[in-house]
Amino acid sequence: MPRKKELQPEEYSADPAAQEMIALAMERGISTAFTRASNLAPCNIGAAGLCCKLCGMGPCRLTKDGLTGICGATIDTIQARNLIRAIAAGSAAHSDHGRDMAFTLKAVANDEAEGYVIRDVAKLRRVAAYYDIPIDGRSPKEIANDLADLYIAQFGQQNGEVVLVKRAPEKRQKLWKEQGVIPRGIDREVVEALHRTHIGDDQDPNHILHHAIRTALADGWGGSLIATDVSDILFGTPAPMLGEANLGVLKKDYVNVVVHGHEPTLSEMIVAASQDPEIIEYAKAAGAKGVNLAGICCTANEILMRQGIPAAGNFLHQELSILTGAVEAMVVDVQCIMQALVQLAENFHTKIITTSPKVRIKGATHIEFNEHRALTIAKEILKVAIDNYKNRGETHIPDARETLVPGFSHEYINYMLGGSYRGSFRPLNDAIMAGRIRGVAAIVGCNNPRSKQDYLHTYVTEELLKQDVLVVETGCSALASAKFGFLLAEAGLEKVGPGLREVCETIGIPPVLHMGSCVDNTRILTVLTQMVEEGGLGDDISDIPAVGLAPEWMSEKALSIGAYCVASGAYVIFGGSAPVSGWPDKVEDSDLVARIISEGWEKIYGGRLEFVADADEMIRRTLDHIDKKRAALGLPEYDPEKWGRSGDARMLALESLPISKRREALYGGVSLN
Ligand code: NFS
Repeated sequence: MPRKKELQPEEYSADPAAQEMIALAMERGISTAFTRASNLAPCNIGAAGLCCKLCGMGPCRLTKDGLTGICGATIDTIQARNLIRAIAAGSAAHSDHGRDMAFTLKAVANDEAEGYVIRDVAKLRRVAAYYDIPIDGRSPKEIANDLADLYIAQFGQQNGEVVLVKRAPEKRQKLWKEQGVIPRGIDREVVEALHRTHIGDDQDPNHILHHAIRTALADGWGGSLIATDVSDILFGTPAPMLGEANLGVLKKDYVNVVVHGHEPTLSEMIVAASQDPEIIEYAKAAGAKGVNLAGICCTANEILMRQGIPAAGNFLHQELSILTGAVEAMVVDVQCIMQALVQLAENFHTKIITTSPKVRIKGATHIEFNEHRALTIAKEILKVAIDNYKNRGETHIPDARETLVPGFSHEYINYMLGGSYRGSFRPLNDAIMAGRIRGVAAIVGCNNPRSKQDYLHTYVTEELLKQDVLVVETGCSALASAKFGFLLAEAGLEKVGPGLREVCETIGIPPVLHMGSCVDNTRILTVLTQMVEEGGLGDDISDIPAVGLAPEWMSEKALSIGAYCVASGAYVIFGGSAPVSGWPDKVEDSDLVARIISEGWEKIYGGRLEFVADADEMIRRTLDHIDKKRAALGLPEYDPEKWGRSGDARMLALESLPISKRREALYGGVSLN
């Protein structure tokens, strides 16, 4: 029976702009994911992974001690099968995105992709060189053609090793080889995960979860890494720039087009088309001042960090942006798109436009995207939006937008720490070794209407910053922090621990680094690898005092990310519900799968996956892990008392002294306390 639990807007979201829009929806009796989540209690059997519906004898719901499925499958087998299936779907989604990027690169290399160019030739050459593709004396298109062929081949490769794993630390590659988890081909591992979980196949939870690692690695060191590489090559490697986030980026007098989904191929072309004089004129002729683009979800991150296009918000803002009544068209491609958008849009004039050959929604307008005619199609889409401007009714755009600095690619982080000639990770490693930075937390992943929107992301971020933990973020988590102003260099530094503050002030960076979209979690893997290679923090990712967190996860992609991070050596904590929790008080030992992915995986890979619902407990475990890793490396114990007397604090203290004393204070060892 659905349970009704009406909440107040402040209980649904931590973001005041969202609260305003939720209140509006509630007043008008329009349903949103927030209210639907209240009205629909989750099935606690399914949520814990205890329901098997893999064949027609079931679904078998293991609700009691001693029960098995009709085929005899135990609780552990069923949970392991459910988990690997989710990981396979997540890995497939990221990787299929990577495949489309590789095909676009191939088309660009062969002059078959209208409107695209190779923007980052340096990255193309660098990436090609990893795989010994000849670069000297060759044109970018020749190199791109070879790289595209190599990347396309990774998907259908049957035997051997996916080439991208060679970018992991050497020790890690050796471990993977010993364990037999290096993906042979991206598609092969996903298909095998499905085969193994068909009725009557793999039934040993340990064995199933061993393949889950291989399937996830095909994502993190396969499809996702391809997606990030090619996006950078075609659209430019991100570097910091000024951006804006939240619903207030929608403009009253403009044709607002929201791009939502994941693949930058379409959104980048819409950005280009929106700046075309023909389109601007067309919009003016329709009575608007121009076309205003805004992003939602990971598409938002892609165009925010490369083009400075504002972000209307994260996953749970997709419906809220339509509720403003100011959106002429929401253009979607793949992933994280709610079917509810179409029905919601019927209350307004907004057109939902699907574009991917893989995604259609009943009631939406379909204008299929094709990279060979990209610019023409992008203009066609914008004209549909402009034609719809005249149908706009009353609007309600919350006055909420925050500035931010996105775009911290690993290439830029390397550069910012030493400039063009001395770029290196040395200063970052040194800051961690000295204890100015206690450790690093990667806070990533979705929003989930089962928990208050953005609350867990921002609470955990804020608390870790106080503890001198440098935070890097991607995806919806980065957009949550953006809305709350954590992604600004000067923002909230008084709330940041003294050591981290010194580092931020000295380099001039925000305490939270926006590293991109969800496929760009591979940038975090690259940073960790480069930190290992720099030296001083052990010889593998598992030695680094770092933790990954997905406090508001909901998607299968998040589970795949969590698993490949664990396989890479990271401690990973997920918030919210655990898909493998079992019935600990009812069924003895029903948490075997939870133990395999935590203790079991830790013994092999040095990383573990845990589900922790309580935010303070997530923070406690994060700090505990960081301190344990510091101790194992023989680094000094974290001591905030030691810091806070350099950077801006030191300059301010100097300024307060009479001029005659400043020289002495600077050079004479006088305390500035
Ligand atoms: Ni990633 Fe989550 Fe979706 Fe992006 Fe957001 S919901 S797993 S962060 S938009 S993929």
